[in-house]
Amino acid sequence: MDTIISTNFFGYFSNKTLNDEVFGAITDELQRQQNQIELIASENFASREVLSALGSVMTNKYAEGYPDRRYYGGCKFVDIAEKIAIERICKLFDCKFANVQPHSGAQANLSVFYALAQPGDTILGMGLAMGGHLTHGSPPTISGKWFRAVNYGVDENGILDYDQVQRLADEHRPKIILAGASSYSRRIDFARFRKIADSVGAYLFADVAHYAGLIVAGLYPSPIGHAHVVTSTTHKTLRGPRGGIILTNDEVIAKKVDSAVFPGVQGGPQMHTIAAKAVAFGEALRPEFKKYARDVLENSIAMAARLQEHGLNVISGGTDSHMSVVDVSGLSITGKIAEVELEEAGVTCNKNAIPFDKLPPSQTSGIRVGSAAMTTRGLGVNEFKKIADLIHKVLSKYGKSEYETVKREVRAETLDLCKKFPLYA
Ligand code: DSN
Repeated sequence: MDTIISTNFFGYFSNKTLNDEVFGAITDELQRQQNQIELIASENFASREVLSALGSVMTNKYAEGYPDRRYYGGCKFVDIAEKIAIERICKLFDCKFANVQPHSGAQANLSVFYALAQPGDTILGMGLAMGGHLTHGSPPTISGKWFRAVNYGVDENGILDYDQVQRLADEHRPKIILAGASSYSRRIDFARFRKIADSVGAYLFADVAHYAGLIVAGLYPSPIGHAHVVTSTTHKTLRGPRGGIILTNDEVIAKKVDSAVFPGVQGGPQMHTIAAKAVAFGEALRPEFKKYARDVLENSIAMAARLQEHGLNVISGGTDSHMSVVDVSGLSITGKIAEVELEEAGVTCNKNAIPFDKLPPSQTSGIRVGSAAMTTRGLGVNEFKKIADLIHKVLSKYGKSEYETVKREVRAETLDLCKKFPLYA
């Protein structure tokens, strides 16, 4: 059979004969990314260098264990990549120990639970509907099934309710208190969380997946020095490959975490992803990344303010981070409708529960919008204000006679913006 092997943007080889349909899907996905305004707060665009490392021969290598103590031969070069990743992430967060092997944030969180708790223990985390993450004790996950999970939330202004955290900690005496969120846009007071944890003898476990890029740029509070252990993903504001990390300053916890990741929860580490993490962490150490993170924050604040000017209810009244949660119920639509309609108009975001939401998670009363991905493409404050205008234009006209015309006009404008700020040009 004839095969056409070509080096291309996606990596080393594409075997077009055998993989036509898959490469067709990849090409279509590239075009989708190029032609949509990407506002999903947990997404970003990794650099070509990160993509090259991901598509590299390191994917071929088994390397169970850790650098210099593997269960396979031939690990000399993957050891170099993993040591660099560890050294760089420790420098970025100013911490002593890092495990860069978790395949994802969920795996990182599971590993921390496995290291520090036993099934049946109590954990205290932010409720999913209040802005927390599934893995922080939500009923369908291992964290909700293995542990007695208790939830805290936000107050009527959408601000994290630290008094409630203290009350619940006093009442339930959790083994672990989780600080971190998926859709909470404000600063988290990690020092206050640590005081609460100490008052009941709990571990403080911070999951900063969303905020990591802002933290390393000094624009969001760091949990290092407060939390006993910290997890993050590497692909959101940190702009690396998809994956997880675990950080700590405590040597005993570091050893437990290493055993929990391997052999506790995972087998062979994905060395191509670890190499890509090393590349991304190197990028985040550069001065340009600080500027990028500043722009992410400014753009996010500008977009939230403009949505408010249009009369939309931004939860908590604004944002201190790359994301905002917007209540769309005032426009008599659901988050689900907003997500679908905005996508057709060229803006990708996700439906999201708002605090005290009356609608189920499949519908929701809100959407979540983030600035990390489009800031990578170079959009600034003016463009983010424009995006807020376009969001409002679509959602406020939904159901009206002129709606389809308005949606087509907005689609033309979003396409125009995408062309002005090309992705992987
Ligand atoms: N739930 C993802 C998000 O925040 O979009 C992260 O796991």
